[in-house]
Amino acid sequence: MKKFVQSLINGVAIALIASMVFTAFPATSNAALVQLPPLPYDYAALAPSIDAETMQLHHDKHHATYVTNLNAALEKYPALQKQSVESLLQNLDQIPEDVRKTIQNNGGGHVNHSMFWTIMKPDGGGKPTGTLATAIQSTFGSYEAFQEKFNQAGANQFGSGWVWLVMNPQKQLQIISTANQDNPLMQGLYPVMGNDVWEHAYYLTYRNRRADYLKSWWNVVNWAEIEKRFVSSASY
Ligand code: MN3
Repeated sequence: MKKFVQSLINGVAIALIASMVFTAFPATSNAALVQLPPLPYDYAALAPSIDAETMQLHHDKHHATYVTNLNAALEKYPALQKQSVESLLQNLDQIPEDVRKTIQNNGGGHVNHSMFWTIMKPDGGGKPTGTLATAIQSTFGSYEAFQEKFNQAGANQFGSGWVWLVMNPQKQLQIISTANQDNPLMQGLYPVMGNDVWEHAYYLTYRNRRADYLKSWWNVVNWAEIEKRFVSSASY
């Protein structure tokens, strides 16, 4: 028992040190195969904006599959495991050709969804505050204008993809959309926030009404987390 407690304490200590060393945002993995992060709330926590079954399938099946496929590619090239997945996405041209597309799609899928779960929360919504609020105001004119532009870009993304608020190298906020699981890091842009517009993200509740999903999604947005990402984007 004593031994068990000691190993538990050691485990916690290692986890603490690891989190201190590796909190360089937005890395979600380090020097190892990737793990599916647990959903930080219950499947039903985001209802009615996102129903429980969608959350369960989305996290436990879709995200899990990206992790499995990514790891299968990383297992072939242990050297790649020494980099964060984010850094792999930033340097896709340096990845061996036979696994490049797999890492682009599944590494992107992993990084995108790891962010997605954290930028939502039960009883979310409201408006951003602080420096993010100021930046949105000065870039888009108003919070409402920003929201409308974001929704529009999400609705106009043809087929599967994501809509993003990104920080560009000129340190300006920008709204973009990407196809498939492409992450803005692949274009040298920092993903401040993004919404998943794949049908798997909304179809059970909203069917073909993507615009309704995009509107309702703001009710579960976690602005505190997005503001953290915005602050990190300044030093990117
Ligand atoms: Mn998805």
